[in-house]
Amino acid sequence: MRKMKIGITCYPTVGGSGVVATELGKMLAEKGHEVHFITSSTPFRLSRNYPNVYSHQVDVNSYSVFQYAPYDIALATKIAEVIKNEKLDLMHVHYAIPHAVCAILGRDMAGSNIGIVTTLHGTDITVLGTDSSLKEAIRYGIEKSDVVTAVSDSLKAQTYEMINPNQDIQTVYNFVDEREYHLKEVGQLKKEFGIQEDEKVLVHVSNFRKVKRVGDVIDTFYRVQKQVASKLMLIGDGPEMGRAIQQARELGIEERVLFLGKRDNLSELYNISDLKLLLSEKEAFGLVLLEAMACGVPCIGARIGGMPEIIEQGINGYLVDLGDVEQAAAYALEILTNPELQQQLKKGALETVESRFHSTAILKQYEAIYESLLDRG
Ligand code: GMT
Repeated sequence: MRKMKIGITCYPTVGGSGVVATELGKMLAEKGHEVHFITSSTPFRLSRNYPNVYSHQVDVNSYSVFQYAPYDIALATKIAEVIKNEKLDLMHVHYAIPHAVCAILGRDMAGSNIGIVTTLHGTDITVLGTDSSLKEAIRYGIEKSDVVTAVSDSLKAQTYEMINPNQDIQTVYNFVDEREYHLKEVGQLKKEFGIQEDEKVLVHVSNFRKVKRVGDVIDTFYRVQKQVASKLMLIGDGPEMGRAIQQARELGIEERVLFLGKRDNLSELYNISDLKLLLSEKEAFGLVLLEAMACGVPCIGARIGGMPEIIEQGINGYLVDLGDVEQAAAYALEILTNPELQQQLKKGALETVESRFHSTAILKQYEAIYESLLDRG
């Protein structure tokens, strides 16, 4: 495998796409490739120095004559500069807009012919793709990229349905760093959160956007805690947090719902969890499902988006129809009251990550894509 110089652009703030882009960059660097992140701030998973990893910050100035700061133009200019100065072999951008469009413009500004790989993560298609003012730009970004990947077959199908681009799209699934997400001893962590040893722990992790339907998670837990001594850990923060707190209060379960906010010790928290709930109405993949499964936590998810590509009924968890909190609670109770079933699903979850989503296999897929774009003259 040739060592390559790879530029990566993503949204650096907390979010699945930023996590995948950053972990991919770090692992490529470990394999000896030179990785250049070109982002508006340092990606949150890049908090220290890593060999072979370089960070180029896009400075966006505000001018009183402009109503909006020109991030896209500043990014394209920075991409052009890094392509030329660092002699990049290719760019891998995450999100069709603005990042694919910026990379295309940046490559043109640099007078270069390097390959551009664009990964679609979901929000760029399922949310932005419905906006008629953006649809043509998304199509342009996809069609002018050299290779386009989507994080699930479902997202790929949805992209053809909504945007209908004249471009092949390959599915390359998300992955986790198994060195971080695995079974581990976490000592007294349960106690530190005031959870009794015999209490079951349900967990939900998200950015609390409306599409995550955190209300369904709380409604499911409400039914569960009536029959099984349990606590619900809600991890993350976002626009729906206030409503979630109010709902827990109205249901009289505020003592049983732990609002933990944003956390960076997710793998430890999964290791005290018995069950994960993700009941979103849009979820191109559901990286958090994989993170939980890698720590041996079975998952209950909604039968939408990419979730059916991860959750196998009765093998590593259960799928329910969107909004069916009765069924979600019934499955949860089945798991939490049957240690044998819980153990079997735990094993299934660990095997799923190992056999279908292992980082080594996913990295190889990306490297093969990159190789196919080298030496373009
Ligand atoms: O889920 C979010 O709101 C964040 C979003 C993002 O763009 O970072 O996540 C998307 O990309 C992740 C990584 O590929 C996927 O695992 C998530 O399913 C996807 N989110 C949605 O489709 C809503």
